[in-house]
Amino acid sequence: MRLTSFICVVTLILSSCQSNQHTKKANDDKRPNIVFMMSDDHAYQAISAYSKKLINTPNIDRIAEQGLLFTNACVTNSICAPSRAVLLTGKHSHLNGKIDNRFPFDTTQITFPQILHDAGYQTAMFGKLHFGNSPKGFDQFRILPGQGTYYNPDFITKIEGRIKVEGYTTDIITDMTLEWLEKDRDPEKPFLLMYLHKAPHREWLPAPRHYREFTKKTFPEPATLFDDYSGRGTAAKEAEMNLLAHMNWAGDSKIYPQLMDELGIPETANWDKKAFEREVGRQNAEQRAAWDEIYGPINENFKKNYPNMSQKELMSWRYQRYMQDYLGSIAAVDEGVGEVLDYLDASGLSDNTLVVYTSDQGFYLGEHGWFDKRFIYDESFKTPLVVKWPDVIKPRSINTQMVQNLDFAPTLLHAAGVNPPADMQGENLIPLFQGDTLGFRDAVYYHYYEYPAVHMVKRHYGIVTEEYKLIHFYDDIDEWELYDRKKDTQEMQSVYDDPTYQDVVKDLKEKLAELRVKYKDGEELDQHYINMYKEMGGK
Ligand code: SGN
Ligand code: CA
Repeated sequence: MRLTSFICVVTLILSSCQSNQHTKKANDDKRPNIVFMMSDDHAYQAISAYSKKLINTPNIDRIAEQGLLFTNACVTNSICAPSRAVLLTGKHSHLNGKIDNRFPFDTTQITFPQILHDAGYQTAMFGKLHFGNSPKGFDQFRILPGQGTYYNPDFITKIEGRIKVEGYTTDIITDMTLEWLEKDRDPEKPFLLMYLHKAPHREWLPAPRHYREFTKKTFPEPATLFDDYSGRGTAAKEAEMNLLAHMNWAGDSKIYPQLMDELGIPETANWDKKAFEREVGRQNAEQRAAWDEIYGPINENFKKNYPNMSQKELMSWRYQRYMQDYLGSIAAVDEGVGEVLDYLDASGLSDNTLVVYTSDQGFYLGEHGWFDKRFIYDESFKTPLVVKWPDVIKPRSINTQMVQNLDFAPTLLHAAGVNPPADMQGENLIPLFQGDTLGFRDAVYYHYYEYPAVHMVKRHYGIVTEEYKLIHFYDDIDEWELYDRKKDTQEMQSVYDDPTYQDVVKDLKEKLAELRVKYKDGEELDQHYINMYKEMGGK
């Protein structure tokens, strides 16, 4: 069905529902269900629908096969809680106020789940939110406190208060989701189900069933693993997210704290060993035994080789360790996605369900020698996005437009036949779902704030078009960078000072200024948010 006719049907049903509440029967309501699946820090490079180099993710790929793969989806501010605030409010960080992971989300704001709930949707959320407060507009939620943990997690729940559940977090979130679908779903209402994984967030702990397979693998190194950042300005050089220099030995590479002492390896951060304890220390005896069986021999080997390893060898070793755990923790996510999709198929819900799989941002998998995100450079700026919606999206569609997480709220409201509030800033992606890309935006706006803070990525904003990326780093520096995205796909050389690009710089600066006006951002707000940090003091 084309969308226009679809929306007519929805509108008709809506008005008949409103005037005839008491006589409504099951299945009268044809508005689509929405299953919004999101993982934390899941790089598009680690989904086989995007790239087969690192991992096979057959279930996430199924969404793309049955629907649409966006090749240029991106975020507005590449960090967890801000990205989620953008998703829920449909507004850039400078307007929704959640500029970083620290300041709490202002829950007096209207979010799209609240609007759907008011419009008659049943709503549920399971997994990671990371707001420091509970979501509004949900009939049911069980969320991880803060970042959550990989084993035997605590949950903050709507009904049972704070609970602790034994097991592996990714599987628990999947089980809660399936149980809700089976037991708590109201068949008389359409639903919004948010299925939000913690994995593959740092410290990247896989499910025990995946230890063996992934720790035996060797992964191809990215071409830019040994980047010395000479092609760009100060910000990249001063960031603290290099695999060799800034990764924790115990927390991240899973070297036992006592082996670090034996080998005389100092902690990277002063919470290096604490990070290990926080995660591995949470395992029960059985989980710990399964862990030691695999990670013990890795430590033994490292003990033998470490004294003779060069810096270059150490970098390569840390890259492999990182990828083994990061990708290993994605395996359970993909299996969980498969179980939820299977349930939707088996229960007959799939036909009228819009399914989204995305991440809260991208992630560096060794590109530029990095882990983490935050920068506007591609691997963290871009995010995976696959969507299926039978009857609206043709199977195996591909879209190359620059869509943003800003677009989710208005799009999902439109899908439900509800007009988004006028102050939401995103675009409606439904025409794109149907293959109509005419007149869609040709540039996106990005703004990152969390500085000074962990990883020390400086504040910056910028404009990205299909061809170029212009970035302004500000606050304690004032530097511009320009990348030619077509000629320099790995973003290794800023051409901001290259005389042949001066017309491009001038044009993009004008466009950037226009975007700042369009989205109601500007120097006054930049300064306001800098002052907030100054008042807070320290890192
Ligand atoms: C923690 C991580 C950082 C990460 C931030 C934000 N360190 O501080 O590496 O950048 O979260 O991540 S950790 O060792 O404590 O995990 S986010 O996904 O929540 O934005
Ligand atoms: Ca994240």
